Amino acid sequence: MVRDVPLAVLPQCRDGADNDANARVDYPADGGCASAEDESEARGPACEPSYPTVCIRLKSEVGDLNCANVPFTNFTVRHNVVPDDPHVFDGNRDGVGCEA
Ligand SMILES: [Ca+2]
Ligand SMILES: [Ca+2]
Ligand SMILES: [Ca+2]
Repeated sequence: MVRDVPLAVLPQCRDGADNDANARVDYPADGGCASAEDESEARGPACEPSYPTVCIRLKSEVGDLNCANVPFTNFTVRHNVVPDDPHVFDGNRDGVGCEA
């Protein structure tokens, strides 16, 4: 008899799903993910809604960040949300933050 082999289970941080229903999916967009191999999206810090593809902490919690303070480049910046680009990563407002 062949035993059932469970299908490979992806870590929550790269399974393509919003496991903790916070509108953020996988690393690096979900602040609960320390890496793509993190098993859980839960318990992440709050992220600024202006940067939907990466988790950047709230300005109200961490103060004003500059591009040198974050490990991301060329990320999406939404200007149709409040607050709009609170860390001013997209000074030329072309929708791309921290161009590199
Ligand atoms: Ca996920
Ligand atoms: Ca999530
Ligand atoms: Ca820009």
